[in-house]
Amino acid sequence: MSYQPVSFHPAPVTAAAAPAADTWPVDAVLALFELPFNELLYRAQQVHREHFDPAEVELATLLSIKTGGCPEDCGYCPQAARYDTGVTAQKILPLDTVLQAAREAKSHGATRFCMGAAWRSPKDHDLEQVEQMVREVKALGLETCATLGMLGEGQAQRLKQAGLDYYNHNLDTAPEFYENIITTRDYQQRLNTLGQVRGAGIKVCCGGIVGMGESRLQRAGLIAQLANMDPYPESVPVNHLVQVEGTPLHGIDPLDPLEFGRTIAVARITMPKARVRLSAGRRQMGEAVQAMCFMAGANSIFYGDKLLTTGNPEVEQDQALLAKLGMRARSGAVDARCEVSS
Ligand code: SAM
Ligand code: DTB
Ligand code: SF4
Repeated sequence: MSYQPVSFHPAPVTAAAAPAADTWPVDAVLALFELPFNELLYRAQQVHREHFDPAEVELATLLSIKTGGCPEDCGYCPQAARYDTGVTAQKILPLDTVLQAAREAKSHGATRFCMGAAWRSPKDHDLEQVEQMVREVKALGLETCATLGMLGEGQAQRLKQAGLDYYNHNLDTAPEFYENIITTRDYQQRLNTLGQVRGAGIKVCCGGIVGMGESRLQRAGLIAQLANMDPYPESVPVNHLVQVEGTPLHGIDPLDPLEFGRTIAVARITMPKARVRLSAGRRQMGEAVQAMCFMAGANSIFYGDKLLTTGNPEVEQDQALLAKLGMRARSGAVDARCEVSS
């Protein structure tokens, strides 16, 4: 189905044209952010409908397979050992517990299962256990995703061999703002891990967090970094900061929900074939803001009553919301896009 653009464009609207050769200079991304809201959402909808069924949403369930006690200093994170957040550190979960959670996720309609660990980077013997989890979760007929921190030489290949479909590693924010949030690993180290993941033939899940006190220009900077990856990530989680007491970012001014919607729309326009995930923060958002994000081109959510350590809407609540919006869960089939590079 193709939609013709409206013929009347007020002057500022024409300022944000698609840049040449599929690269996105930060000023071109910023120009999208600055479009009149309805024009931005309209453009995002057009792009979305060129590549996806707008009524369909992917459901990905998260499980924290190793919680808390992390040595890093990410200013948003309840799992950093140095912040007093009430999260109790736990050892890696036994395989049976993980499989039980994966079966339950599948029975609720999830198609992807994402295993998260509060590590700076996995030790080789941790990785063996994760490999086993990946093999067995995949055997249940779920797509597998893991987020384990920085990967060293050969670790991505091992995960690929175990059958890992996606690796999540976020850039989190724009390079210019990054040092305000994390000092224990730098931006380049994140890019290196993403390179290892790509190099091993694992699909990339990479996004960031907004609402950490960054400027609009810095939000544009994050999106430009993601969109200019060659190829851009197959999955793009856009997290709204979940403010957790005890973390340095607790208590900062919350982001305007319309600005969150703009961020989703800009991600959709600049990464047309990616799964753009409306990620952390949905519990705090309310239904109307979530509906706006689906209109802006989000087509994936974290599904299940917990993210890693914080809450997410209940399964029944999400099912009711999707029904109200006339949306349905993606079935188990593999995305066409995910077999092709952008
Ligand atoms: N430890 C690994 C790492 O940092 O790469 C993997 C797990 S870590 C919790 C995965 C991602 O969760 C982070 O990169 C961040 O984007 C997101 N995240 C963590 N805490 C968050 C919060 N309070 N609000 C929103 N997103 C958060
Ligand atoms: C991502 O981008 N967001 C998820 C997942 N990848 C691992 C994590 C969100 C965590 C929110 C805070 C918590 O529950 O601890
Ligand atoms: Fe550790 Fe990951 Fe949390 Fe950073 S985001 S403190 S690396 S668990």
